[in-house]
Amino acid sequence: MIKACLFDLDGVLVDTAKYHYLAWKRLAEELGFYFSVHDNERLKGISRMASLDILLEVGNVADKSAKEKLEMADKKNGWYLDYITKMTPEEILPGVQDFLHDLKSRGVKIALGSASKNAGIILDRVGIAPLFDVVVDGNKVANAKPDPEVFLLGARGLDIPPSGCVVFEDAAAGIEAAIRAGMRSVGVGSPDILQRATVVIPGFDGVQWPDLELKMSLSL
Ligand code: B16
Ligand code: MG
Repeated sequence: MIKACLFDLDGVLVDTAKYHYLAWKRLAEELGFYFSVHDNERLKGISRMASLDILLEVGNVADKSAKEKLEMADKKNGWYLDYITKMTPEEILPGVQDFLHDLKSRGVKIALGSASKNAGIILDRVGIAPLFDVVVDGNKVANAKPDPEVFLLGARGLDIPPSGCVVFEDAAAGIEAAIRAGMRSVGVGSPDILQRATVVIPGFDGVQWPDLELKMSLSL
């Protein structure tokens, strides 16, 4: 019996990847190189400093000190904040609001498990913060996905064992984190990338919790 749903944020509930991309691209331009949409795929679900390392690798920029890297990450985050503080409820991905409200009405607990240090701001801006029983974000974890820490902390906060939790994720590293946490998972996106998920859905539009729960129990 599934008692709790743990959601990733970027790519599952909202599409903030486009704002991360615009801010990283601007930093790359300042450093004198072009950062493509294709390169940006590598940053999804990855922490801010790990993302910066990938960006610098793409641009063949090797001579930056730890202090300079922190300054670059802060600069990128400032631009990112300019975007996300203007977000509105219209930016919640299709079907997500209905799905969350349905879970609430059925008494299923809801937690966030995101790598983002800005998750709280985003949930507030799009107006879904009150739906979450527990929020675990990048400020609360020491180890990035695929480490299971973010989801184990969420389950502990909800007081539900991992076997009673299901993770919703758009990144392969997040599905791996769910598996390591001993949780079932729903991959949101392409089955090619999310092969290891218990079940894969393209998005939440028209998705009914009882159908999904049944599919997950049948694939155990
Ligand atoms: P921040 P998620 C992740 O969010 C993003 O997918 C990833 O691109 C980003 O670098 C990371 O958050 C950290 O974000 O700079 O705001 O702390 O998918 O785990 O919800
Ligand atoms: Mg994500």
